[in-house]
Amino acid sequence: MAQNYDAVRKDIVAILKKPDWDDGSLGPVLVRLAWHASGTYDSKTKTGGSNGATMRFKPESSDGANAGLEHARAFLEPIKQKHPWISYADLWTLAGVVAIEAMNGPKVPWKGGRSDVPPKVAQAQPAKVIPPNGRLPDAAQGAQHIRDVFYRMGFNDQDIVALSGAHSLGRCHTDRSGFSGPWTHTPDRFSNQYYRLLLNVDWREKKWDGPKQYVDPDDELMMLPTDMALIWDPKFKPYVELYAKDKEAFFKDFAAAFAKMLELGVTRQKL
Ligand code: ZEM
Repeated sequence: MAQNYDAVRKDIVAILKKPDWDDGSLGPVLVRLAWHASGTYDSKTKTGGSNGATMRFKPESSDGANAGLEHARAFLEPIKQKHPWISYADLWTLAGVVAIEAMNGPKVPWKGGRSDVPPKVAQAQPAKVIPPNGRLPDAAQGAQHIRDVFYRMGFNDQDIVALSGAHSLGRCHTDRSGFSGPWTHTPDRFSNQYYRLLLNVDWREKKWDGPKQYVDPDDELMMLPTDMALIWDPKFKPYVELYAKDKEAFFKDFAAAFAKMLELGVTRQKL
């Protein structure tokens, strides 16, 4: 069948609006799926990354970091059924790109051609084809940890700050990560609000029994410890200041870094 990615894009746009889901859009959780599918990449061993769509299999599917993404995958399943020629790896990454654009974000360059690890191969050689748990960042940690994780993928400090701007979208869920609340006032819109809030709000530790997180004085918005690290670290902070005042620079740098992330480890031969 002809590989009509535009038809798939249209079908993704059509499912985004969902009044009974979080803030009314599936966009944020689809962006998180694209990022977690890709963010397992290790440039030294050239393992992990979006190719293969290995999050269908254990142990990746049950990595605590991926809690909640079973919903994102399930929302895309009817689109996979309708367009069986597309790989899950392409569908998950394309959904992130389409969602960002539909939520007023930049156009992120995207190219198809990823293939899926066949279930039989995943079953026979899980350790060889499925990345181990623990490669995605832990929100409870600080600047050193974020650098370890993103440098492993091949990103630098500026990329880290640009990519983190995706937290203009969506929210934390106590039943997934344990954290709670949205980062911005408009969690269904891609914007540079995250950086402006980071710099301008009087963030304080939330008083609760949950994991350490930061909230504004009204306890409506939140920041993770890893988000705060971006203003506490003297090398990250200038980029937060840049993106807070220059939305165009943020959109351009985010699009380039996110496109690069979706390509990590992608070879265009059948797996
Ligand atoms: Zn996130 N992220 N992330 N992130 N993320 C969450 C939600 C979302 C970190 C993290 O621990 C968390 C990037 C980087 C980092 C999105 C996109 C991107 C949540 C809340 C946590 C805890 C999960 C929940 O409870 O549902 C850490 C530590 C990061 C790096 C230091 C990058 C890079 C992203 C994309 C480019 C998005 C869109 C969400 C919102 C998901 C939703 O369901 O609303």
